[in-house]
Amino acid sequence: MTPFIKHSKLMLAVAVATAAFTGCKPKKAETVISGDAAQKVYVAPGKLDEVYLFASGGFSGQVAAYGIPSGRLLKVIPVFSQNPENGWGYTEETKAMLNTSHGFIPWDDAHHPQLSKTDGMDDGRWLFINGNNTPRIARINLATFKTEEILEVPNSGGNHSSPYCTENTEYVVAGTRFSVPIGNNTDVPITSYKENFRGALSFINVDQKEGNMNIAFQLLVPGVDYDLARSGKGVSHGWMFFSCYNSEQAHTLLEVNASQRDKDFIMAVNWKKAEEYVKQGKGKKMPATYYHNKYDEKTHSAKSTVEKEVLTLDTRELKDIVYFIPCPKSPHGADVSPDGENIVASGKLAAVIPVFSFKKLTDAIAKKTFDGEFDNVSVVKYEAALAGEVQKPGLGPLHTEFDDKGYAYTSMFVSSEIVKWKVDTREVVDRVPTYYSIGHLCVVGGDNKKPYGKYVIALNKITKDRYLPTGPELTQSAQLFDISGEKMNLLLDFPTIGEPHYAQACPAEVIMKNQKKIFELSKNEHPYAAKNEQETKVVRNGKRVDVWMTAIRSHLAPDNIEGIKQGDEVYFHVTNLEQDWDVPHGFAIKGAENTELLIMPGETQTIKWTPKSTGVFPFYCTDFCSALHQEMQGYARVSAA
Ligand code: CUK
Ligand code: CUA
Repeated sequence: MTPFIKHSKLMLAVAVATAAFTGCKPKKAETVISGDAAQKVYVAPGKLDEVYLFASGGFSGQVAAYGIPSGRLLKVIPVFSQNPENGWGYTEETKAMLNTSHGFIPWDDAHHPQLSKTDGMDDGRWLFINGNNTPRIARINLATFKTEEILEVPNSGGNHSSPYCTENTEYVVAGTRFSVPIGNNTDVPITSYKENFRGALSFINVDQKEGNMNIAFQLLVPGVDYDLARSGKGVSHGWMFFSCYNSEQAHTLLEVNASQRDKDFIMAVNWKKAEEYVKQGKGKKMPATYYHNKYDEKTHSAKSTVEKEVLTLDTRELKDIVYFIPCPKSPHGADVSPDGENIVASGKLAAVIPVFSFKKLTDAIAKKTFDGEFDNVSVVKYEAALAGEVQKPGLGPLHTEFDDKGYAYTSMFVSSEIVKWKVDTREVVDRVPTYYSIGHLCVVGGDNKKPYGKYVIALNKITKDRYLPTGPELTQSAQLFDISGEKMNLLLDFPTIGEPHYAQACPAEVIMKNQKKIFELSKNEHPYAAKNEQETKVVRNGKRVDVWMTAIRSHLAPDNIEGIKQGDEVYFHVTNLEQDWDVPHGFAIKGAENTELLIMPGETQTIKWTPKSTGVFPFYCTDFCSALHQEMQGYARVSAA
């Protein structure tokens, strides 16, 4: 969220919202729950939820998977932050995932999960998510719920309008929030913003078989701030729509200086056109250093590659790729209706929600119904592209998603509610309070060509009095509403991991059909895999000691290790020999600097240990795996060098 202070009539509303932040007691929540709410969220023991919800963990840097309607937390998928629970980012196999051109960065701020699409529908293959702070895009394989790839994004700062999938996952698109000087380590005065700072939209090509990402090209766009985006679909296939703020091009005190103009912009990007230019060789290679980290399922380990250049197209030279549409008051969300015709632009401080028509937009472009230019980009006349405005929607519209019956749902940050309106008439039909200060919302399949509907989930910024207090740091939370009827009904509040900026949800079977249940030991190509106990060994090479170890219910082999010297670097490579797909083993040793291991069946994981003193050090399995789990243990002896 961007802070919200403006010199407008909305000051009062802002004051109300600020009150919620500064501790004035909010009106006691009168929660209206329909009588059968409990039944609607009750998933009986042994039964499965209907929907998966993938929510960003915000400043936890991770993704959390929940079951809906129960709200049960199923898994935290480590992405940008180290996770000692399973050694992510600590083990020799996973450390490389967190390499960047700034070094090893074991944290980020994750905002927007995006499910991969086929023909505009969630296909359950991958989930993409952005790292905001040190610009990165991660790809999680939904067959394994593992982060398989992290790609750094050059020429970017605050990787916020990101990531968005095109209709067939042709591209994952990452837009920068901050405009920055282009190039590696470019040192210019901040006051030269207007001349030297540009925005960059990265079009990341996704290999349809393996999912591997590569930056196909970057589009250099005017130096303003970019907020959020959506891919076109159906009639608007081949286009993307971004919200932009700070068209004042301020570089200081944005809360005042970036709110001078009455209108900022929605930027329409014709990426098919950009693709053509790339094919015609109009792109320019520019130096750009960025890391590309991949986890290989075969070796169960990650490698980093350093990329050195990026292909760029510049909108200052190629004038028919992007167009601006004026949009009132710091637009935040830009969302596209299921048929691709309506582009909903929510301005945080606007009193209406403008809905643009893709048809009118392209007609206006064809007829050049422009209102001048902004940094060489044609500005389409507001009225020429406008389908109409949602009147009196509420205060602080942010984000919109769609259901299967022709309705849109917009989150209202300031008035803390969800507003339901009819897409074709733009008439408000229902509103329901959220507790409190909703940011994004998520309808099941809400950005698909054919949304699934049924539930909307509110992702709230403040929980206040909704949960037992836990010191000043209260839990973050989400709320589940039934939208199957005319009226929205609150069913459930549930706490979340970190700030749940955004979430995407899809029917469980879409994910379950792709789940991979067998990790074959025979296919394990890890260089230190011991595939049976005969292959276990301890090998010294100078000061380095490698232990080829196996784990199976209920022993570790070898379990007595002697001959380690003080000052050695010991690597325990533990292979899990289990045949059952869901029996992990753990491994920890007394005094281990970093973490433990959690090894899935068929997999090898490595922990590095540098004993600081002589002695005998117990090690054991950390994951209760059988009645004899407590017997799964051993000793390592360290002698004087
Ligand atoms: S942002 Cu937080 S409410 Cu990062 Cu998607 Cu809109
Ligand atoms: Cu293996 Cu506990």
